[in-house]
Amino acid sequence: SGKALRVLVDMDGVLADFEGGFLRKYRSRYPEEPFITLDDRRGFWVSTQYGRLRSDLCEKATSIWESKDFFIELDPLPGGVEAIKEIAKMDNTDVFICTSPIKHYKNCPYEKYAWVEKYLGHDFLERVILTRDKTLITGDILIDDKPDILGVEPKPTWEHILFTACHNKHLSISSSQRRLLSWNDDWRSILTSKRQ
Ligand code: DGP
Repeated sequence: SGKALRVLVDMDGVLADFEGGFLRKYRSRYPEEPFITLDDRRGFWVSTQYGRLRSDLCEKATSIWESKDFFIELDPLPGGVEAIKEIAKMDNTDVFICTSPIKHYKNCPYEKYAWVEKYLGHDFLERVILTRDKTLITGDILIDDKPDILGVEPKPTWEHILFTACHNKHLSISSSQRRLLSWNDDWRSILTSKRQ
């Protein structure tokens, strides 16, 4: 009953394993260089933490996700594909993938669409939103692993549900913010809580 619930789901770090894919390809391309284990990751920006390790590692890290086939070859995170397919089938519910492409645009936007087609099917391409400013997109909830989602709209319509990732698991969040620990966590209750 009432208006359909609109669910926005981030891609990297929520549906696709950006951190795992990055570390595997970084170690393979730079086997002699130091690296940061997923357990030691802190902060959303991978290049910032690598740059702190040694200043030249910032651009080496960046070279990994700017390479062809990086985004299409990301593995799905456990349960994500199944969950978003289930959300898409729910009555009175509209789901969209809301993802920010990197500014090195040669491969990333194409490969994000190709990833969605590969794992979710051609019809799901209707449900892809590429934007660098998620505050402009209206929705009831946004499931995203980035702790601070800012943009030109000071009062976004969605409630941000912080999806737990290696880089944010140690963060203490305000009492009002909710987390989804993984796709094994109770995302159905979060959706139910937002329905009128
Ligand atoms: P989103 O997950 O939709 O907020 O998109 C953020 C993208 O940025 C995602 O592809 C991960 C990527 N990313 C992670 N760390 C860095 C970084 O240090 N620099 C850049 N340019 N992108 C990064």
